[in-house]
Amino acid sequence: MRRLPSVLALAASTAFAAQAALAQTAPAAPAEAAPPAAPQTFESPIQNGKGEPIGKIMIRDGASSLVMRVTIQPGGLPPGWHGIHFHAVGDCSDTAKFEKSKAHVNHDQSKHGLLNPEGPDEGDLPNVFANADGSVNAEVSSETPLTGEGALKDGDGSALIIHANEDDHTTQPIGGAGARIACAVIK
Ligand SMILES: [Cu+2]
Repeated sequence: MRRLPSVLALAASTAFAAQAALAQTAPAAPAEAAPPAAPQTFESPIQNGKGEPIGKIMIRDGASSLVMRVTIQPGGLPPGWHGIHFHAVGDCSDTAKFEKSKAHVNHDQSKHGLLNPEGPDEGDLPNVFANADGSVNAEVSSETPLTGEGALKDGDGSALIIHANEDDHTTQPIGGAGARIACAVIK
């Protein structure tokens, strides 16, 4: 699913830019456009398959996309690429398999895969790379909103799932990403 571009936000930012340009020549001009609202933020711990904390996610939700930072401490993950997705239910309590998080967030039955012509689904995200020491510092974006219609924070929440292998962004249903090895509740 793709978010509709926010025409209002665009108009507001254009007006703001015009005003900023005007302000350079006429510094006394009163400001009319309100500054854009600060993005809503959300943090949640990431746990591994033993229920141990290994890092955290930090989400900032903007008008047309969210930005998520994934931080994993040394020893947290096997080195190499890992598929990550937003899954439909905010439940990481079954640590051995994380199956309670259900399938991907996918309200319109899109196919899985950022590179799939019939995708992506709303849970799809770029892979992250774990260093040789198992640590990760990554930032990814998604058009799936944190709050509001079709949001991650819906009635039963959502989960960020980290898989054992990388996502090829094409194969159904999860790009060959394999087992679920870490989970963070988004609720
Ligand atoms: Cu997944």
